[in-house]
Amino acid sequence: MSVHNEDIAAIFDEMADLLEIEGANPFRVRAYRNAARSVRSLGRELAEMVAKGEDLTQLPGIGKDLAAKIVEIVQTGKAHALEKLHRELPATLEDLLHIPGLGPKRVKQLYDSLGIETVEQLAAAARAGRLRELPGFGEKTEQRVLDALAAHRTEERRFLFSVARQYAEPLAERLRRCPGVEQVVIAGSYRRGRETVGDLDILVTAQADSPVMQHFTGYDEVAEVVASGTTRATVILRSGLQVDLRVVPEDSFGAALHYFTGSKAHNIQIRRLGQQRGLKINEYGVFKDERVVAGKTEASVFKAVGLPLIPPELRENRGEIEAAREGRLPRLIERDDLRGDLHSHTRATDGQADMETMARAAREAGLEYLAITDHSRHLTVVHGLDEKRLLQQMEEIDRLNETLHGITLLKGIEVDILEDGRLDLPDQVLSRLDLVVGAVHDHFGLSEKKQTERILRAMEHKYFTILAHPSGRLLLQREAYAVDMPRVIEAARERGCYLELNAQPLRLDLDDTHCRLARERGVKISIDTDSHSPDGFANLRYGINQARRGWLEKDDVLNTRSLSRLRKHLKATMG
Ligand code: DGT
Ligand code: CA
Ligand code: CA
Repeated sequence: MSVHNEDIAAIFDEMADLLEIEGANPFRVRAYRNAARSVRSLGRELAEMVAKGEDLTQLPGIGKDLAAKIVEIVQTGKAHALEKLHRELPATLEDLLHIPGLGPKRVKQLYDSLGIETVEQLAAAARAGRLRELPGFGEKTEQRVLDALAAHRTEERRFLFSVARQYAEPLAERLRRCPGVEQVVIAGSYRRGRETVGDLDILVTAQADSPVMQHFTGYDEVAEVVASGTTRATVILRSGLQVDLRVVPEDSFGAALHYFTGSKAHNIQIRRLGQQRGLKINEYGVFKDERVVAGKTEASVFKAVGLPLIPPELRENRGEIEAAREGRLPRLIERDDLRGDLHSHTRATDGQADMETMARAAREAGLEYLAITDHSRHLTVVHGLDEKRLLQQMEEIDRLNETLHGITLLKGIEVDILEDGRLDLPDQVLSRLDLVVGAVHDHFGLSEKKQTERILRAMEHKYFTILAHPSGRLLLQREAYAVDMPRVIEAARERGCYLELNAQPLRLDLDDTHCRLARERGVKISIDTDSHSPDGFANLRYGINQARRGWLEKDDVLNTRSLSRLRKHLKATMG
């Protein structure tokens, strides 16, 4: 059985949680958390790197000890250190940590003084009024726990698109190789390119005697078969991801594909349009008086209601049907439209490769230019660049550009936006760069007013080019900071600067609706990987997904420009 990056990250997260409950050294806890994050954002499977005997200590946040643990997990599927912790503390304590309002300290207190190990025991104790007696708890906290428990039950678990993809693609491949199988498409939110997915919805067409169902339920990653019949089955993979499979007749494939791609809100609107024309539309086809009139292809379903095919990424009932009717659907950007990347890191700060390696990897990814934007020194990132080191790096870029072929390096910086909106490096240094990427990395808790003013002030700065990961969110982990994004977009328009769509699968920041607002306001977006390693450029595809969901066309994106056009744009912002 293969071990995926997500399995490894989950073990590290659990280690961090349990160590925290144990009251271990905070540095140790943080090391595991950082490692989990690093593993999650990696573009390649660690199992593959281990198989090739690659040096894992080159990865960010992975030292010798963690590298050894990764090898152990890849080879055995588990970590001895975690098993040891499990012998000391019940594994169920981890579930308690996920209840809002309960940190490691409180969980330990509940365990030590009331012997609470599970969510059920916690609920019982809260209902019996036993929590309020604990030091530092009180009636209010008890009520908060009860409320959180009620919410906890209805909360659905979602997966990052990139994580779902690790499971989805091999499974789809397996189904494609099954005898008698003709078409395999992953529909649902996955096909719409959503940043997270709840479950996978796979559609298959196959010959009548195909063993596709057995192939599906017998897959070695399946942990549980929830339901299985002749044309549909539901399983849960070891990762916890649910997969629905439907085998549909070839003549209904388009109708089924449209139905199961969704979104539900979009489907309802399309069905309504059908009703106006006396048509019945469902997953089996388009019917007029019980007679099939369309449904073999998706295009035929749209055509039946008088529309051109709407790209899946737009099917959210956010005006795409009106746009289709009026012939103003956007021509969505594609991966090959991208010609450069304007945000990347090297070994000079927290990246893992030198500039030349990054440049070659970018060229390998089909790019013509790459901006090196290492961190400024304010940030807690080790080795942030000061003025002197930045100037040295700029000289090195000049030298490299003379020898590199097919790719040009641009001089940049990811400069911290300080709490008061000033930038972390003096003007005379910034003025010598090709571009300045500004980012918020601290003081996430400011009020919306203060945070917005801080960012606006930074953007007014003479040499400000691109606002990196504008909302600061980490998907499924950290909410965006409070900021008035429409105002930020407006300010970018007035100032003539750019907003980033950070393509890291954990960020995808700007989100789709704000990308669309930026486009409507005429603010160009820069789709960047923020790569810390040569694998990072593979993330551009996730950025493209999100850009398409944001209705972006090629022209709406800054880094679709040729290098010479790009230089003109940059010159305009850099004065
Ligand atoms: P997810 O899984 O939460 O990320 O989101 P989806 O969109 O994949 O939703 P899912 O898996 O519940 O259903 C897949 C598609 O099936 C959904 O996008 C639209 C269609 N669908 C499901 N339930 C209904 C329904 O009650 N009415 C209509 N019209 N379509 C539905
Ligand atoms: Ca789904
Ligand atoms: Ca589903």
